[in-house]
Amino acid sequence: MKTLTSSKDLAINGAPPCFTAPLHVGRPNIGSREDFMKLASDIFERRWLSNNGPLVQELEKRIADFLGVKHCVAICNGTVALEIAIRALELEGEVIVPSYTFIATAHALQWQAITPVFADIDPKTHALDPAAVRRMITPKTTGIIGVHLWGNTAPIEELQEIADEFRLNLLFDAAHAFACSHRGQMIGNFGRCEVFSFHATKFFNTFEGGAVATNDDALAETMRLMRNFGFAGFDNVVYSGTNGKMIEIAAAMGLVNLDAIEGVIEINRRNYEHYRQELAGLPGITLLGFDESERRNFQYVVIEVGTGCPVNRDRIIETLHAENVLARKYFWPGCHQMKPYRDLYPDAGLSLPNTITVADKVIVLPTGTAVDEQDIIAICAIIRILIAGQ
Ligand code: T4K
Repeated sequence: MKTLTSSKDLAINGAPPCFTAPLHVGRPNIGSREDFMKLASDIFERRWLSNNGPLVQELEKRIADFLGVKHCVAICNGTVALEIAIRALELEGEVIVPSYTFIATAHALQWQAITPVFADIDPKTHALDPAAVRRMITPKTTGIIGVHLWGNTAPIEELQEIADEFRLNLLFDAAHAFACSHRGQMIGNFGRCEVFSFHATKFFNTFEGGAVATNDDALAETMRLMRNFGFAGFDNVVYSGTNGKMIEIAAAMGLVNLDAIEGVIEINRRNYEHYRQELAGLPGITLLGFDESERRNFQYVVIEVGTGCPVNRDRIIETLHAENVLARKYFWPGCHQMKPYRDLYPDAGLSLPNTITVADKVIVLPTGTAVDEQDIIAICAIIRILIAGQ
């Protein structure tokens, strides 16, 4: 790693990159390889690879216990988990979602011919703004999907109040919020259900995977049937279901990663602290905060590049990429500006001023077990020297 003292040392000015290998956002955290290999060997011995195997059942039980929720339904990925939850709740017509989220939140609706109606966010928290949600309700609205972006929680009570008042289903895309809490209760317990992603890039992963958590017995049973084509017994199909099953090797990964989860959170928390120290005082740069009176997983380090910064967001990204720091512009430009939604709903942006402003200034920086303090010092030095411009 090179030492950066002035802008002459930046790769955009012809110097070699700071990192010889790319430093990614979303590098997987991996628990004990030895334990994983043992579980993998057991899978081969049993010759039971999929279809509600023993490791999937064990993982579901351990996650339900961890979250203090009645049911955890493991699914092959977070997107299919959202689709199954939406189908099991019989949503139709229009469903209100933020545009400032990963595209899968909107796709899970559109894929089922349900119109995602994009509501604006609170620019401070990046979560749905309840007042904006109210403005988007029509006679066709059947649900609201709140997103616990970055592991901070959506305004749960306010959204629940709206859902109750208009008799709407409220569910949460909790892809970022595994192991987080709200008012002391774990995420997984709110709304009709909450949907997690256990993708490789999430701080807790099952290679690919996801789950729906709910305290609703009937809903859990419906989702269990729907993830297995709707089969209720050998020759009896009761729903037009899908194949949403988690496989055994994914559950094995989940079990070993669950054992390691507190250590990973601690590393993420420490990384976040290092970023906080190193970025302090940089003009126009704001590090997104976490409510540290609650449980947080610190899996995303999010900065905003404001008007007080002498360099714009894209110039910072370009500079970091030249140094092999593959920071990301999540979730630019917002779902409503991605082609499928731009074509279908060309005027959606008119009611999304905060979404557009926030999407234009966010950068997500690398963290997780693959990143250490020295990496963070170097990443922040790149930003500092670029901004200082000397
Ligand atoms: N809702 C929300 C709010 C979500 O954020 C997501 C997923 C979902 C729903 C849907 O859940 P899943 O169906 O995915 O379970 C990545 C992830 O693929 C996606 O899961 C995640 N959100 C999203 C925020 O990030 P991309 O398009 O950025 O992926 P990609 O290929 O650019 O990889 C991201 C970074 O991770 C790269 O820098 C490389 C690194 N990486 C990736 C993988 C797969 C590794 O270092 N190792 C790996 O194995 O979407």
